[in-house]
Amino acid sequence: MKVISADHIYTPNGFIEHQAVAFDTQIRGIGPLESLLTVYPDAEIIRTAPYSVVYPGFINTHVHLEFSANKTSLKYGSFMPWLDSVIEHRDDLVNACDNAMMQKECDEMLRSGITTFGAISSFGTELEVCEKAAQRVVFFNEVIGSNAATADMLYGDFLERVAASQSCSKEARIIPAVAVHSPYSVHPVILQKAVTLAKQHKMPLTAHFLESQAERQWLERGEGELKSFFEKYFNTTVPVTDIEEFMHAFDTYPTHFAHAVQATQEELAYLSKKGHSIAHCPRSNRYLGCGRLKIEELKLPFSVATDGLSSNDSLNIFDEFRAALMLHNDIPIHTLAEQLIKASTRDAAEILGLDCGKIEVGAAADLAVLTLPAMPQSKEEVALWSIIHTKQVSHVYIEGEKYV
Ligand code: MCF
Ligand code: FE
Repeated sequence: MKVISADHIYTPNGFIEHQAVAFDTQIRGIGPLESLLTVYPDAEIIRTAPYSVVYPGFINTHVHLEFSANKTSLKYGSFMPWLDSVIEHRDDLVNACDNAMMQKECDEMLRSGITTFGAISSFGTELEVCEKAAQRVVFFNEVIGSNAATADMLYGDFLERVAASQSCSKEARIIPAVAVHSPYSVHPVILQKAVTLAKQHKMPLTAHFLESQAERQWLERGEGELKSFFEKYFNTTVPVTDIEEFMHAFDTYPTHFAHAVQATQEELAYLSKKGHSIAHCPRSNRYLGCGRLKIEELKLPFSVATDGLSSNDSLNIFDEFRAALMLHNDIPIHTLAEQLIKASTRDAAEILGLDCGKIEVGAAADLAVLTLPAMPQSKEEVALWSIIHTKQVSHVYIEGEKYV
């Protein structure tokens, strides 16, 4: 048993002061240090530096590790030039991205306090790194293919990757999962098969959805910049599905939709009714010129995610929080700070069906401890000061084991 004490602890009931947490692989008790030590007299005591805050480990629900080699190859600024640049540089980027590079990014996430991430895997090349990573990894095998003729072959490849992620060793914290790339790139026939597979195996399910204006125009009217893209690369002029049909395909299984920046209030209300959730990627949306997700109007649960280095500059969750503070400049800043923390811990865990993300007896002992430079004036300010002052955390525990 370990007991960690700190000036502040973030619990489902808010921040509590001058308390401690007893844990082995799970959280066993929360209360004053002395009381916990009478219950667990032999516990190892972890005393944190003054002004420390204990958080549940943060959860980054959406990242593309395979694109970690990108620095300046992909075009930022607007979605379609970006997508064209992905087609142009994808092979080079993925070949340049070796295990050492991806491992470095897992460490970067870990040092920012991320104890669980959702890896969107286009090719399966990051599986080995994810198996060795300290973190819990929801391994989202991506299915893609809009052309009916090649869809079966691509689906077969997808099934092999799913099987590989299912046969990882028990020590690895890999949770096999399914990612449908997007409404414009996945044929309804394989979409249906992928959803059924996820449902049968109770695997988490995700999809990129309504990220850009171009996607909306294409799905609604078969027009816009995606039209020339499909003419050029796929020799087609009509979309394989529309917004409604795509959404309906997920009716019976809660899905984690990435972006949804261009979704209407009606569409969001529909997703909400069906129990879905959103992965909000503020920097990615800004860098690809996709717009701002109106989180102040959202009625459905959302998480905060970095997306990949294909549309970002770091996988540090605190960099993402700070960007979110700037992007959503009309939301009162303390309210927003608390919302971002809750979205990336408890809400993200619930979305992915995990037993971590909260400091509560019985939850997995995934913890991230950070140290503020001075004492906040009140509990209401702890979340904001944490976001503003943190680049790296001071301790990380996953299932009770120390990693930082
Ligand atoms: O989330 C961002 C932007 N939206 C869509 N896809 C990707 C992102 N970062 C990487 N991708 C991948 C995606 O998984 O790029 C490919 C897919 O494999 C785009 S489709 C040619
Ligand atoms: Fe993405």
